[in-house]
Amino acid sequence: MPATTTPQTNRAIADARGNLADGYHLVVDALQLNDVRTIYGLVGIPITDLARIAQASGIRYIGFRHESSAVHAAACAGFLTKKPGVCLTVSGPGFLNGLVALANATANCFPVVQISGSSERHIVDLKRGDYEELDQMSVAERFAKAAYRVDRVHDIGRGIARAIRTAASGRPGGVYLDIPAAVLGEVIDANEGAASLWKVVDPAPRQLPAPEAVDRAVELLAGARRPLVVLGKGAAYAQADSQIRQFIEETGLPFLPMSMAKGLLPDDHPQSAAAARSLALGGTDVVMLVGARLNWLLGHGEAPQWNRDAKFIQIDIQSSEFDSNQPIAAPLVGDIGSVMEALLERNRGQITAPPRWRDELRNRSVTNIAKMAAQLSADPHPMGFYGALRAMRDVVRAHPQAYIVNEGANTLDFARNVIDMHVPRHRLDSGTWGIMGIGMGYAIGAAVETGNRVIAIEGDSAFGFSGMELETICRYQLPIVVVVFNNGGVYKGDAVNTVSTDPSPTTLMLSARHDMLIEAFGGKGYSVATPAELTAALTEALASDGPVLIDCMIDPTVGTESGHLTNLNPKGLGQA
Ligand code: ADP
Ligand code: TZD
Repeated sequence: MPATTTPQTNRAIADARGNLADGYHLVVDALQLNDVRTIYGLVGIPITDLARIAQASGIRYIGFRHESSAVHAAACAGFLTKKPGVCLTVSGPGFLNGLVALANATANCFPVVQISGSSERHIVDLKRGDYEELDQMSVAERFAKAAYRVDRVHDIGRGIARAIRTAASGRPGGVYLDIPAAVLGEVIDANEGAASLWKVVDPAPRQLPAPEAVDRAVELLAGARRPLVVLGKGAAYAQADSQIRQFIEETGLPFLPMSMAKGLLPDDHPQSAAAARSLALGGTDVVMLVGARLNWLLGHGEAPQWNRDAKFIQIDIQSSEFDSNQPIAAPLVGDIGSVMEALLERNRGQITAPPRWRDELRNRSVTNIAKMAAQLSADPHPMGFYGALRAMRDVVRAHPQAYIVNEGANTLDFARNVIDMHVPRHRLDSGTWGIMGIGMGYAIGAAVETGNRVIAIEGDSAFGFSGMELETICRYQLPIVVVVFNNGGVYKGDAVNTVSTDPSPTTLMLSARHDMLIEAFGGKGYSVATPAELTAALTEALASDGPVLIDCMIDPTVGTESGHLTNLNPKGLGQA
């Protein structure tokens, strides 16, 4: 059993002998060799020195207040850069705190590697009771794309290479890498250590579709009377922006972006069917799904939301996705860039969008946009979601490079529709699980990875899940503007408890001043109650570089329970 010496001890040994390396340094060297520039994490036994050594080596370490946010930030980095984000947690509870975000990344197909230190194997495995004892790898296995453990210092390079390869290749996802404390402290010959590390070559190799699969898809699309392309966040992730745009513009096909695919083509693109979504889904006879699953977010492809006779073409890197909900008439397995190139090459003018269908969609869009404009231009007091979002939309329009992070229920549903995106991969939200708690983690990830301004549009309940990361935002002076839509409740804030003197289950404090939270950490806070005040505050915030929180008072009576998902609440016998 190797001694669990601290790295200082090991460094001292290395200095004295000049030719030794320990596990800590090898982990850092392996990450650096694989071009990891940033680690997101929260330190403690046994990984504190790992963070210090990483910093000393030039890797940026961003320290969080909760592991969940750290892993969300790393997952966001994975989505934005197409390279696995890396995060670091302590054992037991720290590992578990991160795990929900690792599972969320896996559900969203974002590549991320969660590295956690772990307790002594010989104590954990006999359940003798160790500090933060948990058999972490067995737990992670069920929630991540894969879980690995490094049991010997000689395998650190292999473990990191394997984690990076698994996270990035095929369908991306979250990978757990367990490194026991003993391995971090283990010492070996420095040359032997260096020779055990390697750089992963081509972590996500291209996967070309079979020519006959491409022919099948082109034939179907060419024969369609009401064709449609649905772009999902897999299409955004694939970074095949120019091929996708070229295909859509050359064919003239109408397209519908899922929320995180917004901006792949600008939302005001003439072929966007976003404002005629119901007609597009209900009317299409041949739809091509590009990096989008037929899960609950697309009503499982079922009627009446979808045309019962619709034929599905699906482009996905994961062939087991096909037929998961509906028969896939033309499966196209491959990476989206390669598949789009093959489609472009093979099409040669056969696919077109029949003018009647385009007109139908355009007319419906015009009607729906006019309805939305009327809602947006109303100016009720107190301010509702639309009033606040109109103000935000007008300011954000002048900042197309700003990243938008968005969570909540009504706040999510309304903001998704009102805030147009013009640049790919600039919108991050609750995603496939509809999870709350991604807000500050994603915002920090986006700000750190890109240096751009980030605007987080948060329901007051949603914000609470990661609110303490305001301190992280202020500590690193990140260019993040958090806008809290404060309506005093989970969903709405007007619930009255008729069965007890406690607040109702959906009640939060309407009088809360979230702006004062950021001021505790030296950031700038605003409290606004009208669209004009919000416009002024957001304009000022975006003109500055520092962290800002705008507490935005919203009418507690507006919105709906569960937002657009009210119908997912089971009915039962009704309320007490
Ligand atoms: P949305 O929620 O936006 O509809 P989903 O997360 O449901 O999107 O779907 C994303 C899909 O994209 C997943 O099935 C995933 O396997 C796929 N995907 C991710 N990256 C690629 C890629 N590079 N090429 C092809 N498919 C991809
Ligand atoms: N916990 C987690 C991790 N994810 C969830 N989705 C929920 C709880 C349930 N939930 C939602 O689905 S939305 C939401 C919760 C708690 C918050 C809605 O309130 P809000 O937004 O203040 O954030 P609105 O705009 O007032 O509706």
